[in-house]
Amino acid sequence: MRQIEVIQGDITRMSVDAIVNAANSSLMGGGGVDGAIHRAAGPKLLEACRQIVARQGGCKTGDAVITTAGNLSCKYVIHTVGPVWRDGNNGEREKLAACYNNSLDLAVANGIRTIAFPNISTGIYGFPKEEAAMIAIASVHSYVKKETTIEKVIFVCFDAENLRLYSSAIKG
Ligand code: AR6
Repeated sequence: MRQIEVIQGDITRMSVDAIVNAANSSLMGGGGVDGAIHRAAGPKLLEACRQIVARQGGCKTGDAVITTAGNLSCKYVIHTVGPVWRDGNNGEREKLAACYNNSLDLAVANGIRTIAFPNISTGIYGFPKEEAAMIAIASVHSYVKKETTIEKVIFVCFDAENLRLYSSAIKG
């Protein structure tokens, strides 16, 4: 039985196989959860990101890349780039769903069993929180129905509003 959980907390403290970072296309760190992950992981994470940039030149919106995790207690960090919310007419919803799907594809390709997601795009990138919650839960829900390595997906909400929205989205 594959589980989906919603909790409130700090994703940098999660002991799972992989945590997902809400990064930007440069993969060179930033504010929000990206800044917190790079601070907690230390310089090895930035170095791993630099190697990806040297190889493929960053990461497009909706795509994901995987690195080692420096000083974090997980094994991997999956960096995905959420869409900046403009007016909803620029493919923002599809790109947000792609972040979850592409992150999970990378997780499966690396034999990952447990994975924690932040609430991608709901901070600096301004995606309306309720809709982001519905898209996140729907994407992950249909993904875990497939026969894959994934055993558990945890949504780690930082703020109480997202905790409420993701918890109610999970109940349908
Ligand atoms: N653990 C879990 N969630 C967190 C943490 C944490 N330690 N810190 C913040 N959040 P944001 P975005 C929540 O802004 O909207 C960066 O500069 C936060 O409350 O981190 O995808 C990147 O480099 C919010 O609910 O990411 C990009 O430039 C959620 O994480 C840009 O921000 C996402 O907020 C990406 O913007």
